[in-house]
Amino acid sequence: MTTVLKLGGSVITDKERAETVDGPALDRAADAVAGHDDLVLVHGGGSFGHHNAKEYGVSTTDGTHDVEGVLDIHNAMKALNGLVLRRLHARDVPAVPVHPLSAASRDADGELTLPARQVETLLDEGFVPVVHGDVVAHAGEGVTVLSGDEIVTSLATSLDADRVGLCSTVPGVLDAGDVVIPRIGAYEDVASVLGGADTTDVSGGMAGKVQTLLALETPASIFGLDDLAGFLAGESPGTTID
Ligand code: IP8
Repeated sequence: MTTVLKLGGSVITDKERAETVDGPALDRAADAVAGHDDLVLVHGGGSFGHHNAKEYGVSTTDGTHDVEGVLDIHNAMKALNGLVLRRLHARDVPAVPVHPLSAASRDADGELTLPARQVETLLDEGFVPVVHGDVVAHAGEGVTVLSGDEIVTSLATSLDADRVGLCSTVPGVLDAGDVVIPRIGAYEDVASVLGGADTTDVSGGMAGKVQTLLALETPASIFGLDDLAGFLAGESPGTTID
């Protein structure tokens, strides 16, 4: 039963302070993860990486050829990855880093190729791979940002994962009255709350997330940190998208 779990950057870092983890939140996440296997972790940037990307004008579509910029963004994400690993190791989680810049690429149309064979083998060998949002080679652009959400959907498909979880700062997808919507089976169910189906939001907004997760074969859950342990125990907290 392979699970791909994303720890949102905003969940595990302090968004108000550059390059600062939210220690208590990261501890809670690591506590919840401890003891689980057949698990791939993916984390976003939060207060790491995004400001560097902004400084160099790099997004998922606009790239840079500036080596300093590439390293600035990549090293910031690697620094957060190291901090995540340290908290996991303190709980005896057999976590190993996987850096997408070393393996992934986009073609000129922005189509992502993210090899997953090493992640699969690490899983088979009992490790918990910890992948992070990064910069990736992009034909015609230099490097562009690769978001954690893109990694989650790509790996869930390549690994034929059984479950996807997005641990977010909100307890699920909220309706107009801020109540969690328990299940979304089609975009029309939520278009009135999230915006029209043509919403082109690839920047991590909820509309884009829901559309991407609906297209995924694997059922996905969006939930808050309070529900992470429950999700890993097999529950379907927050919003299930299938
Ligand atoms: O927070 C960020 O990943 P995300 C990756 O999942 C960066 O969008 C900024 C290099």
